[in-house]
Amino acid sequence: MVKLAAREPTNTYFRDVMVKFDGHDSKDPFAYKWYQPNKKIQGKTMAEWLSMAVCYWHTFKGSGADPFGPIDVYNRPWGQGDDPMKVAENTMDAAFELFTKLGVDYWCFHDRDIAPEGDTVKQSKFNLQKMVDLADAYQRGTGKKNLWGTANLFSHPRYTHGAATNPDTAVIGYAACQVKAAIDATIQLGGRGYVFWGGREGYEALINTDMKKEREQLGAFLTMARDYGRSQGFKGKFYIEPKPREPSSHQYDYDAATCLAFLKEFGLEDDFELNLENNHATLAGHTFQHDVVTAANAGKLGSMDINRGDPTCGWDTDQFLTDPIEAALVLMPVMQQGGLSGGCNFDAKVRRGSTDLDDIFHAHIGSVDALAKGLLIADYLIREGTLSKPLVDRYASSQTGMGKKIAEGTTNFKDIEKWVMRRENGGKVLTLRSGRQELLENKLREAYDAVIRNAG
Ligand code: XUL
Ligand code: CO
Repeated sequence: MVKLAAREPTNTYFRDVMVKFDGHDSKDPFAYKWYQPNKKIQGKTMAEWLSMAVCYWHTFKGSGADPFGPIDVYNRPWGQGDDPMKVAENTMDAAFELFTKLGVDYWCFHDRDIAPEGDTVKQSKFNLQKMVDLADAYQRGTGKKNLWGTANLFSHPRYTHGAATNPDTAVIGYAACQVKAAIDATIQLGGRGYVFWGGREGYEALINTDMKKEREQLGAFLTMARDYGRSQGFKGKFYIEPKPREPSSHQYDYDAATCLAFLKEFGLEDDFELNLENNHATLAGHTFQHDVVTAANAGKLGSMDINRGDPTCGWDTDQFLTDPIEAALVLMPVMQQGGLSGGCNFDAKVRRGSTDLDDIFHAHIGSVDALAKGLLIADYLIREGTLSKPLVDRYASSQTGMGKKIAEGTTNFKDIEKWVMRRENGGKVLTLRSGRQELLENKLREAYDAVIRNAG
């Protein structure tokens, strides 16, 4: 570790602009219309509630490649040249330039995004350390902060059959070296958390897989990572990021509920929370709100990869979230629990056809504003009790009498049977009560309208 002098980006790559709030009616495509970082809502600023992070891999390493054209479409100016370390340095310069111009406080990275893999573990470690020292200098020079770090345990061919869950111990060894170095990097950069997304921690076919053993290996690996991090003084949260498939057909971290059970099974629940991603929840057949609320109910809603999928296709399209009502529905549980230990990482990429550098601005500006608007709508919904008041009414029967006893576990089937028969004898009939879903959908829209109206 070398402490370099604080450094500012050279401002070489992106247009000469500082994206700022310019009023709700602004027509400036390079201004925020809703995000006011210092605006206070329920005791915290917008910037604090959202703790937004630009994602290094999509925004600076994404090439626009897809399975039908795995060739660099974008040819980003910072990505040119034959010396991988020089390219890494230029990429970091571009990254801190964009963080600064967007006025977004945090960033997220994989080890291999910021530093090229070497021929040996020693060389890879050296490359990473050099780039972390540089990132540290940029952070001090710009005031930008690291939300979380992680290790890429899925791109290198050695991880084809998994990293921690690989049948070959030698591969697990490589994964352990990588995670050890990535945790060190995250500690040095002051990251609020450390993420495990188990890209290839799963299987293709059970006929060649010992699923029990692989899950146990994953539990042991995460335990060692936790113990290493804590032994080095890491105070942040560890996060598991659920995803049901892609690249593996069956992934062990399927969804929020699966991960919560996994954490309990392996005794990791004190140190781990979940980092939930919209497009992963939808691939699991859920809504983002479902996984967010599942985690929040368990006290494990830690961080969010705030993107969206394409409802017309079944893969992980990682698009920027632009719907304020969708944002409000996941920010409401965040506000109700007093915030996130992590934040909102834009794990999203511009489309293959969005080839201009300005498209990166438009993508982030739209999503930042959607989150800001979402926050205002969530605040409105909470203050008005738009959804919570009908809920009280809907579950009122569990507050008294037999309902209370069932909720508290102080009754049994025999007593319940007697109670039901007494009701029948007394002539009480069951009435089917409406769930009023359509009314509440209208109320959500009205909340959106009210927020816009009140903003004048
Ligand atoms: C992949 C994904 C990852 C994680 C970090 O779908 O979301 O980029 O967020 O490894
Ligand atoms: Co993600």
